[in-house]
Amino acid sequence: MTTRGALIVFEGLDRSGKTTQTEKLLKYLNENGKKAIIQRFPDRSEPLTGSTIDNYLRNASCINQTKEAIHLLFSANRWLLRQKIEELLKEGTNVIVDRYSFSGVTYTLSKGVSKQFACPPELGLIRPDAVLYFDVDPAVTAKRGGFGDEVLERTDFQQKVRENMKMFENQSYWKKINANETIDEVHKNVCAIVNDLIPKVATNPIESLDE
Ligand code: 2DT
Repeated sequence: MTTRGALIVFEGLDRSGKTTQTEKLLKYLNENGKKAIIQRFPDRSEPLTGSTIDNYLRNASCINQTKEAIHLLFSANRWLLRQKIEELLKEGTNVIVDRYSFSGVTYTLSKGVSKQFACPPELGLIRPDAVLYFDVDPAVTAKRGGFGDEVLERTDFQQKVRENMKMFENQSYWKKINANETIDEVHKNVCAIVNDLIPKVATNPIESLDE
C-alpha cells in the first residue's frame, strides 16, 4: 500500500529559528531513510508572483500597493504551489513548509486588515498535519543577527503578529514549541513530534483548510 507523506508547517516570528530547524529536520529525515523536501513561503522563485513579493519585502517597489492586494499576492503564491505539494505528499514525500497561511493571515491582520478579508483566500489550501509554532518574545528575536533587514521586522509589528497567532491555539494541528531553548533542544523536540506524526497520518486522506 502506498502511504502519503506528512505536511509539516513551521510558523513563527522573524528570527525565531524556523529556517535553521527546517534544515535540521530535512537532514534528520533523509538520514533516517525518509523522503522529504523543504518548501518556503513566500516562494520567491515562483514565476508569476515571486519577484513582486520579493520586491515588496525588500521595500524596493509596490510598497504603495494596498495591504489587501499584497495579501492576495502572498495567498496566490501558495495556491500556485498547491498542486505540486499535493503530488509530493501522494508519492510519499514529507513536505516541510517554512511559513504558510498562518503567517499570511496574522501578518495581514497586524497591518489592520479584517479577518473577513484575510481568511477566505486560504480556504481550500492543503490542511497541515502539524503546525510547529515557534513561540518567542520579539524583544529576544530583535537581538538576533539580521533582524530589521526587511520591512515587516519592527518589534512593535512583530508583537502584534504574536498576539494574532493566538487565534490558532485551539486547532488540533497547532503545536507550540519553546523557541528560547538551544538549537539542539528545539531539534530534539521537533523530531519527537515528527516521528510520532509521520506514521499516524500515512493512511489519512489529504484534507483542505476549511476554517
Ligand atoms: P522570510 O522569507 O524571511 O520568512 O520573510 N509573510 C509571509 C506575509 O506577510 N504573508 C505571507 O503569506 C507569508 C508566507 C512574513 C517573509 C516575510 O513575509 C511575511 C515575513
